[in-house]
Amino acid sequence: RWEPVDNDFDDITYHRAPETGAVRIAFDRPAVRNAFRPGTVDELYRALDHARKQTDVGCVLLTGNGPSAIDGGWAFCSGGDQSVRGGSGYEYRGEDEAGEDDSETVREAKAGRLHILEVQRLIRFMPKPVIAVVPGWAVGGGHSLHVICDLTLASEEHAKFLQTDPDVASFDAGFGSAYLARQIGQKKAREVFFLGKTYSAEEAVEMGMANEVVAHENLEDVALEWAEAITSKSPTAIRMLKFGFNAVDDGMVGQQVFAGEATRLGYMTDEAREGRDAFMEKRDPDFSEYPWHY
Ligand code: 1HA
Repeated sequence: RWEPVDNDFDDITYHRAPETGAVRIAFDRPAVRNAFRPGTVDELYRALDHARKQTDVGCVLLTGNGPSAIDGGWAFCSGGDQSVRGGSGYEYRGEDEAGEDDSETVREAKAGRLHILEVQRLIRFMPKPVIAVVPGWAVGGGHSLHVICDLTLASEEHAKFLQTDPDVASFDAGFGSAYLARQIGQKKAREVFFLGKTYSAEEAVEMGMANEVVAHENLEDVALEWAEAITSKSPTAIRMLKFGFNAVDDGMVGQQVFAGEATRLGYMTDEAREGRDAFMEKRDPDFSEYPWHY
């Protein structure tokens, strides 16, 4: 069902379903409940950005591989890997961190990373839906990732939703909490963070932070069906809707992203071509045949 897009990853896997516009990107550290270390985040960003740029890809499934070979546990993602958390963020310990620029300043800047937030922004601003396919634990920064995804599909038997941020003296005071409050309301979002209760897939749906619960064995089939439903629709309509949903919460950046797509649509018109052509031909533009629509 899935063919590898790129095998050059250690901490994630990246596949595409042949003949469809769907890709599957999965955390692949089941032994630690798919916690992310800096290299995981680099890889995740690279795969998501690749998917973003494919004009024949219309939907991304973000999930976690499993089960753990140690105890059979399932996870979407358990957030930042606490074993490499240093004084100012998550550190490349025993990982290749050189990248393209291995200068001392870059290495220093990379000492403590919180760049999962860059992944959050990439998911938020990519012009296609990202579906969180939650086969097990979604915890801490992993919970925030499911929150920022456009849709959440959860395993009936294994999905569990939990915020541990304040237990480990961390806090996603951005999308992970504020956008969650948009989804489930202020009281409930504060409960999630302040009380740290574990919620089942069914409770997550009731609360409004997940869309649907499915039997574990059908999770990926249903996820793929959703992706196919999305990719059968108009790319422009889906893109404008995603950015329209975002805009109300994203301030002027949200307006900028939405407006950029409106500009693209504008450029596609004869009216815009007349503006460009008149300039290039050094004449006054003639917009007389374009109506003032109402
Ligand atoms: O909040 C942020 C950020 C905010 C702003 C900007 C950037 C941020 C970046 C990250 C984060 C965060 O993610 S903070 C929150 C970090 N995550 C956690 O606090 C969750 C820690 N894990 C747990 O609470 C539990 O492990 C669990 C509820 C996910 C699963 O429990 P379970 O099923 O009982 O399994 P458990 O035995 O605990 O875990 C299995 C193995 O996975 C253990 O290793 P072992 O003892 O077998 O050697 C466990 O240590 C390991 N593991 C699980 N989660 C993590 C982890 N190792 C490192 N980091 C983890 N997050």
